[in-house]
Amino acid sequence: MVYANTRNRDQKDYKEEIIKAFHMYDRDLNNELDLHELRRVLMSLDGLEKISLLEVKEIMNDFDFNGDGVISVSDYSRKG
Ligand SMILES: [Ca+2]
Ligand SMILES: [Ca+2]
Repeated sequence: MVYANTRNRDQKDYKEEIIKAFHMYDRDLNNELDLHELRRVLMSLDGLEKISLLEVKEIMNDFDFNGDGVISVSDYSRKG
């Protein structure tokens, strides 16, 4: 995680929203959000038509605590 604290608040907000949206956007029902599913969440939250995969990956990195490349319940149920 390279970048500094300036985005922390935003990411907390994202976290809440992603948790809320998790099941809605987990389209293949495997209890994980992969990059493409996360991208849909972010686009919908921000009302964006496009978000680069690079940006999605950056956000993914902040949520993917166990580093398996997807957001799952075990990631977001962690503290911090
Ligand atoms: Ca999924
Ligand atoms: Ca993970």
